[in-house]
Amino acid sequence: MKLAFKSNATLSLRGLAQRHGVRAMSTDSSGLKARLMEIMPAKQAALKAMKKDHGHKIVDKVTIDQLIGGARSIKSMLWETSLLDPVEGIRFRGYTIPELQEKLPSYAGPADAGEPMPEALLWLLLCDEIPTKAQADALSAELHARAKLPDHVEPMIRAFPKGMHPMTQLSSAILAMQTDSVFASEYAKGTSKALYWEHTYEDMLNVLARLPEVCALIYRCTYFDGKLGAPYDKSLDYSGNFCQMLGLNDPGFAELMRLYIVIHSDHEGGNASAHTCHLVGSTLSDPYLSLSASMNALAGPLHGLANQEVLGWLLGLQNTLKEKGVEVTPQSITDFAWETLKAGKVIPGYGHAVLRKTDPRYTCQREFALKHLPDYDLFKLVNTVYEVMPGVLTDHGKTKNPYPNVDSHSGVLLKYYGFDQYDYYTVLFGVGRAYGVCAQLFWDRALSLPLERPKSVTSEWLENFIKNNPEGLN
Ligand code: CMX
Repeated sequence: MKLAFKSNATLSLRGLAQRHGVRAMSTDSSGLKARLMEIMPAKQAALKAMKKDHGHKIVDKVTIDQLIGGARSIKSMLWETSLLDPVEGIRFRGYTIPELQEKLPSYAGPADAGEPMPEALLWLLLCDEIPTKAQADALSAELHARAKLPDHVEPMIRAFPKGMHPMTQLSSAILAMQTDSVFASEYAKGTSKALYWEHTYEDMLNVLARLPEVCALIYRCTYFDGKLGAPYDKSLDYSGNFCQMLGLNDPGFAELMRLYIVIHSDHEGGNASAHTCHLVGSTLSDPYLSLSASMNALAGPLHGLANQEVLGWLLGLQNTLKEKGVEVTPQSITDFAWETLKAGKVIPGYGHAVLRKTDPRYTCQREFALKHLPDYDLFKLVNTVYEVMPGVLTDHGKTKNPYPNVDSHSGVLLKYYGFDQYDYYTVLFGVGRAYGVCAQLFWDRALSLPLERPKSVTSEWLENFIKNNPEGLN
């Protein structure tokens, strides 16, 4: 059973710092760091013991298909914060999405009063404990206190050429903030390995804290006159303040943003954005370098960019049928889907590298739509697409999973609240993903995970292997 934790942060931090020979940091107004210092030693010891006692045991085999085919499903990395089941979908520290909605505090207070707060999710991902509302609020306040951008970042975003993709801007802005990296500066001074976790922690909270203003600046400079929708407001939570700076003040949109950040945060370690952050971080590149790299992976159309592609596809469907004077029906959607497939393109928002059923992140967005926008025409269109597409893709006979993924629904919800700039959608995915990959990056350093370096082979090596092992290895 998981228990909410109450601590006297200041006292316990100082005491623990002394006990572990670690210098006390002044920045723990939320008590999160103190809690991590309490739980870290046991987790470090458990992993060390597991490696010593069971390190030689085999957990998986690799086929030639997997070797050529993008390493699908090979168990080869440690990822603490979430685990994906192909049928059930994602669990964050053991909790499904409906369980998170049931247990994590909302902005209004109790879990059933609204969507879960991302700050509460971050606490859960890091500590493996459901935080209290007071702890989530304290973390909101600590993030606000860390949110000031380095002076050169805003002018840089303002100077980006019109037409630069918002994801390119996001990745560049995160890189530019690296001048503030505690990890990089402490490493350069010769810090001890035993303190890597602490420098990573500082960078993690600082970069997460700064994302809302960076992303709001990108949005307002790319599509408007460059003036933020509202000044930074520390009296709000992370999501509420972010939405106001974007210029989208509807409380319904802030609720959507909370849910959106939570469900996009983590999807175990093998997906491209998560794996990239982990890989780059394993070289001891600091969290800014690692997160920027992660965002570049997310920017690909087979990954996070699919949410922008989905809305483009849906609007293309609507316009094409309108121009032809054809009604939107299951049959006309089916015909349009086949045109896409016959043109050698994929149906964005459908299929998944690991999932084999409807993505629960899709389902919870659908529930949100049923509650807040049941009569919206684009939502109805998404529903009709959902009715026909698994059948179309099954007949097409290629994809291993004909069901919708997370990206299939998100654009419609955003558009309902007046967010018409689709090529910005992946930036919002990026804010969510940053929570998950940074939380794991913290544990990568806390557990001293090594440089990642899988083995590759040439096709000639494979040919020789097959010659010498006609039946493969047992
Ligand atoms: N439409 C048409 N064809 C599809 C398809 C789709 N939605 N999904 C998979 N296929 C095809 C693949 O392109 C592949 O074809 P080839 O054999 O010609 O190369 C074949 O089906 C087998 O693919 P798979 O094993 O089922 O899927 P993969 O693990 O290779 O790829 C993914 C997974 C997500 C890239 C793929 O399903 C896809 O391209 N989907 C559309 C893009 C999308 O929605 N991406 C977002 C995923 C979620 C996220 O990361 O954000």
